[in-house]
Amino acid sequence: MKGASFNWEDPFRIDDLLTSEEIMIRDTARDFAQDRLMPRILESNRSESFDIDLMKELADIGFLGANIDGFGCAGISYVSYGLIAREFERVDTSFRSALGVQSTLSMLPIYLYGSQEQRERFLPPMARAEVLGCFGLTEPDVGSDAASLKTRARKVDGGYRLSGTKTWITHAPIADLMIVWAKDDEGTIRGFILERGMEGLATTKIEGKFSVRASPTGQIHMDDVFVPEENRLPDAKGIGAPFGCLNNARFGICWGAIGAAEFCWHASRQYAIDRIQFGKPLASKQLVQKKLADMQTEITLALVSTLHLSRLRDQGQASPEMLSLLKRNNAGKALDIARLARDIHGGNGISDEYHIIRHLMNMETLNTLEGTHDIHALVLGRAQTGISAF
Ligand code: TGC
Ligand code: FAD
Repeated sequence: MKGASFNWEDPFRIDDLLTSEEIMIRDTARDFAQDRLMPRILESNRSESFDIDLMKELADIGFLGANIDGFGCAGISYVSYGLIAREFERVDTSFRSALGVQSTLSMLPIYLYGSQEQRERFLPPMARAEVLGCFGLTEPDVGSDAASLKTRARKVDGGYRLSGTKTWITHAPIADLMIVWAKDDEGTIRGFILERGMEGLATTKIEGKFSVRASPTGQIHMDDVFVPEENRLPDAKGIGAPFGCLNNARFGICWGAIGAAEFCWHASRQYAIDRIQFGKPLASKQLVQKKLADMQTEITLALVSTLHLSRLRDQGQASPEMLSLLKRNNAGKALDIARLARDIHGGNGISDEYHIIRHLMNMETLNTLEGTHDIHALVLGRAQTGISAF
């Protein structure tokens, strides 16, 4: 043990486990996030607005669809993608969402289940942010029980007619293209590419969110929308198809949650050092040190296990249950950490200028979307008992 150093920010020396390429991508993402995203977030969050030009900037640094090989995409590893998600969510969940929805929920379904023609037609302009996408699975009456979705795709000459409503859809108000999941005449779930301008298709924005306010969320309304056969994803069949994409989105959340938690931890440590009460820094108090130690411990454990999961994913060895375990853990722990951070910041903890309350509100969403905290517990419960408790 003698001579072994301890870096409070990186107790288990995670940096030593990253390749030089991964560090380069991480640093590029960190610089971009701090230089381009951080200056925007206060105003965007206050005014509940999203700067659409941001998508072009993400395209210019090659981050859109970055996991995809070919079609104008970078083909980076899962570890590298996770490191980008961590840096984006260190600033705000809305930005990790923007990256994830375009990359893993809009481009990936086309890559995984689309025809070669669909890939060539849609993926390059999506990688350039000329076409923005969204992913419509959730409906007003169907959330966690996604397989019970009600949107119908009626077979007609030359294609399908889609009717139904999707809700809580990230980027629906700004999307040019919508990946919509619907049941065909046999009751089988199929994936469709809807394009803005199709007759009977409309989107509306959900106003008044107190979480992920810089991310446009909305509804997709389909009133007998004709979707040509060429816009059906030929290889998407059954509920496993949307979940195949969600696995990647959940992976992004595993890393993003760590970024948000790290921001809260680092800000709390500095605040506790600087803030004097009863003649001494808050950091000199045992109660405060315990909170900082708890934050450090949970973040370190999450980092070690998430990096391990990512290496498994790069080797094709990560199962959906592994993702459930860490999506649930990391989002849940990040919420706990944001609450501790808010407490350490006292009154300033509720001022958006300190950014803590914003992360705290965002972590509420992180524990709901892409499978709630409890739904992932039930996934794990089923996996170890063989009994479904849904
Ligand atoms: P179940 O019986 O478990 O499975 C049915 C079929 O689906 C397959 N499957 C999966 N395949 C790949 N990956 C996964 N993660 C999978 N989970 C299930 C399964 O193998 C089976 O296939 P097969 O061939 O044997 O039929 O299905 P279930 O109906 O009992 O559902 C289980 C449950 C509750 C876990 C599932 O419905 C679920 O995960 N619900 C949560 C819903 C959810 O995550 N919605 C997300 C909406 S999108 C979103 O939130 C985007 S946010 C974007 C942003 O970041 O802003
Ligand atoms: P419900 O399923 O109604 O759950 C409500 C509560 O009941 C939860 O606590 C849940 O854990 C619990 N519960 C449900 N079933 C059980 C059970 N069997 N046993 C015990 N407890 C249970 N969806 C998309 O398709 N695309 C998107 O882009 C998208 N973006 C989103 C963005 C935001 C900001 C938000 C908030 C949501 C988004 N969603 C999106 C929807 C999200 O995936 C759903 O909100 C989530 O899956 C939960 O569904 P629900 O809200 O209908 O809650």
